[in-house]
Amino acid sequence: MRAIVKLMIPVVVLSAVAAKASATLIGPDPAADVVLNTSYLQFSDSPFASVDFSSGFFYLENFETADATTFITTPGVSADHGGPVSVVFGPSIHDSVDADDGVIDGSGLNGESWFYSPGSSGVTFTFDPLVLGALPTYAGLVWTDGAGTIGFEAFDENGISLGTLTGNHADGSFNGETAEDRFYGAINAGGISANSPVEF
Ligand SMILES: [Ca+2]
Ligand SMILES: [Ca+2]
Ligand SMILES: [Ca+2]
Ligand SMILES: [Ca+2]
Repeated sequence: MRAIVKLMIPVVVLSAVAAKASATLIGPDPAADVVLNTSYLQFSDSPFASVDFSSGFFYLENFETADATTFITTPGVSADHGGPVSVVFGPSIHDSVDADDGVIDGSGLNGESWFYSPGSSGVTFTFDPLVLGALPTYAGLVWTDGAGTIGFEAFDENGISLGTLTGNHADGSFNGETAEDRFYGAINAGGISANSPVEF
């Protein structure tokens, strides 16, 4: 029984530089190309933190400046469901990336995040190459709260799936805890048109 089914996504990273030829999926799933099953508490925990994006573009969307008129400040990104938690839900149960509220203290209650319920419907973030100049070749997000099995899927430049990852790291609590937070992402030389987290 799910007390609350929701999906919190406080960071979307997208960037474009030359990527290796075959697609790489990154996440807590043991079947991922790169298994990353540790808590994401700040950007330095990202597998993209050490990549040089200076020849392309790089955006880190943390939703902290989101408001009722500007849900996403990064250009060329749209979502089919949900919105900033303070706008579409209210002042309670925020669950941001830990560092977004200024202090790594095991809580994301004072940060902003993307919210959609029910998470079982998923949220798809789509990238517009005309606005960005190109599709991102690296794209990722951080799941911060919800329940049940978490799924992530990324799509190539033609909208063809690059694969699906799953995770089971929800802690069963909805009070901003951050140890459960995990990164999911994809790298694809031809570009990434969308990525999509969902709860099953
Ligand atoms: Ca945030
Ligand atoms: Ca914090
Ligand atoms: Ca959390
Ligand atoms: Ca939780």
